[in-house]
Amino acid sequence: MTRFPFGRDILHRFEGNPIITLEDIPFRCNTVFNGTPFKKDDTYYLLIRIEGQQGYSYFALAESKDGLRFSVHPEPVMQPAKSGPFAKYEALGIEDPRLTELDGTYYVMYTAYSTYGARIALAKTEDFHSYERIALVSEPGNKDGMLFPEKINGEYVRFDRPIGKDCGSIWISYSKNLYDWGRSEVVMQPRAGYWDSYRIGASVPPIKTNHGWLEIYHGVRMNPSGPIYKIGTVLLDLEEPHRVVARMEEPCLSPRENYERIGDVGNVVFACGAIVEDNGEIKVYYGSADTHICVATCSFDTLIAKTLEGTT
Ligand code: BMA
Repeated sequence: MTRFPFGRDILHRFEGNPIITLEDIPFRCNTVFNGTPFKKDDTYYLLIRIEGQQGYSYFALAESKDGLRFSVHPEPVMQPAKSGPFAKYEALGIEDPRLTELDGTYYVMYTAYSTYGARIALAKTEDFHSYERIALVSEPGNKDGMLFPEKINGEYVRFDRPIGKDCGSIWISYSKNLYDWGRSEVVMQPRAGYWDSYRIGASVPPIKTNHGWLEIYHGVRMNPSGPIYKIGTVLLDLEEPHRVVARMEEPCLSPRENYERIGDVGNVVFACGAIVEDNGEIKVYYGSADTHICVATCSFDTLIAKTLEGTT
């Protein structure tokens, strides 16, 4: 009988997955997941979320020469603020970093978590080792913030995911100075009956293409046994990025392997960044089951073509 073990998903898992697990972390912690990559001068940096044994999260840095085999630096690089204006909003940790290079500066949007809820915060770095906080850019009830890699009509642009009435959708906001944000508009909602019917959020900082901004997002479907997190794509208009050009009908990666099914939060694949390589391949970095870091790849052109087959 013919069996088809490959090609179940549009993104193909690296056979060495998971690429970072607890055993790769040089200090005691609970889990490692949701890393955001950057490639500079032939070095891959991956800012990774560590959940400590206490239960709150912070960030560490992993480095690689091939984007597949990483070593993790001996000390965490960013901890929740202990003093100053960020401290009370980071008391329960910092989560899910997303790195964007914009005009030569590396920005990180992340979730600041406290008893007030989740807020979006913005920091910057020059060397990926030390981080300077800029501002808390949302009120509580918001996460999955990430900056676009360029200004549009002279303004900074970000995605975020405010939790509305029973529903999490992808929103867009604009700012002239990175501190004050406004003109917020909904971009995309969950789709009834689909794999992304319960909740969606932007995942990977938008990638500019000839066909629009490619957004690799996460979608959740609620099942009797709990949520399932999958990865999907959408293309958005370059000038008016709240306008959907095409949204893929199917997910491009679904939890299937044990390392995606089993962990602290099972049935989760959750991307926080991607690298488009000179050879035309995209590497999507994702957390699996909130317990490991993995990578999946495919041809960037294929991903765009599949997305263009989608609906508006
Ligand atoms: C989201 C975020 C992620 C997490 C995912 C699955 O809401 O909190 O950090 O990976 O849920 O648990």
